[in-house]
Amino acid sequence: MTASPVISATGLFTPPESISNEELVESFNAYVALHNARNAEAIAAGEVEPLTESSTGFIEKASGIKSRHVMAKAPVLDPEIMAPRWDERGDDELSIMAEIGVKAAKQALERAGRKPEDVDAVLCAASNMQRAYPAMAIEIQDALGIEGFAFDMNVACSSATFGIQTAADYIRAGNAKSVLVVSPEITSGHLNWRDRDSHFIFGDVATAVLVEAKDIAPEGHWDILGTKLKTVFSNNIRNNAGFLNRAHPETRDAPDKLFVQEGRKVFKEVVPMVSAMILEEADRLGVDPKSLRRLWLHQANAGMNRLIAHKVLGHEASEDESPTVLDTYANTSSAGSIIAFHKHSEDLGAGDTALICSFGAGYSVGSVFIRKT
Ligand code: CO8
Repeated sequence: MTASPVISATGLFTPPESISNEELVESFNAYVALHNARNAEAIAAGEVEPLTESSTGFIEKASGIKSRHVMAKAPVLDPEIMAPRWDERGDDELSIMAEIGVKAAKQALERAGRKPEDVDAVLCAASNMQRAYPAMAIEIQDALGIEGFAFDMNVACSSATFGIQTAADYIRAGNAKSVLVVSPEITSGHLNWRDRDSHFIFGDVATAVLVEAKDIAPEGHWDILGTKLKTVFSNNIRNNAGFLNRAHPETRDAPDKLFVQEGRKVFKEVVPMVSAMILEEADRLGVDPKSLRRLWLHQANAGMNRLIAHKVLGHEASEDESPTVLDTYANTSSAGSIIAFHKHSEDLGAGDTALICSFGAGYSVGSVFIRKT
């Protein structure tokens, strides 16, 4: 008999520093003024385009984002820097990405009443890895004192749900009984804080999900009813940073080596793809989508979530049915739907059926239907 996978617990690490839209726009507009003053002659001669100011009104209306947490606030807001800065750590020190992953993972283990020796595997599922190797997951595994195996996986914003299915498949196949899926997202390192179209979108965070076999799971766990993944290639969200950038040093620091997107196209193409997949998967699992007690959707855009939730539930979703965390966290890539689940799930009761769903670059979509026990 195949083992049934469940979610035993989750963990969350939130960086203490946060940037409001007002602070972000003030810094961006200071950069615009500096740039335009420094290039005044070239702008007057028509050789350089002047930059345009950003606005808090646009940001909140277009995205629903009001603030975002970051690992280093001052350098991001400094118009002469506009990037995170911290001291480089030695190879004998815990790396920053592993550090926040470990914090989230420890909370998940604590909430499940697990010791590191109970865990068989660690997946670091995130949209950016700090280095090529050794795998971040192995460093996190080592820092926690877990035996077994660990590896990294990257499916951009869908990394955590793809990680949950991978972990669930290990449980189903009998290759593991307890798997930690850790998603440390330091998106501030790959966000172009000088790009008016996207400077407001992302924030930093780390989440962890403990996926286990039902026979060892703690009381109050969530049965995983079914998982479904889908990918369709698209260039509308792209980041060309990579180890081969050294082969063409003249473009190594060009803006396409950071996050770039066609936000409108993403919005229009991803909304129908996600709602269709959720409805097909609900049908396959014999779940009436209208009966879903809660949707923990990917946190990229409040308007996107409104449309998807409406299509799935058949009516305008309330905040209780489709909770928002992007107002204070912004888009935290793969961690978004997990933050929503972590913060807004304790009130659900035994028998409640609900959905975790993420979507983003790739394109990629991952859905996890769960039921509270
Ligand atoms: N301030 C004022 N005005 C602005 C600003 C600004 N900051 N930015 C743009 N505008 C203006 C534009 O110039 C435009 O003006 P005009 O009409 O005169 O041309 C107008 O506002 C409208 O611009 P847009 O069409 O771009 O605005 P939208 O209404 O489409 O909103 C959004 C933009 C918010 C980006 C929206 O399209 C959106 O949210 N789309 C979905 C995006 C999404 O879901 N992306 C997922 C990507 S994330 C992912 O997969 C993970 C990748 C890895 C992450 C790690 C890296 C950091």
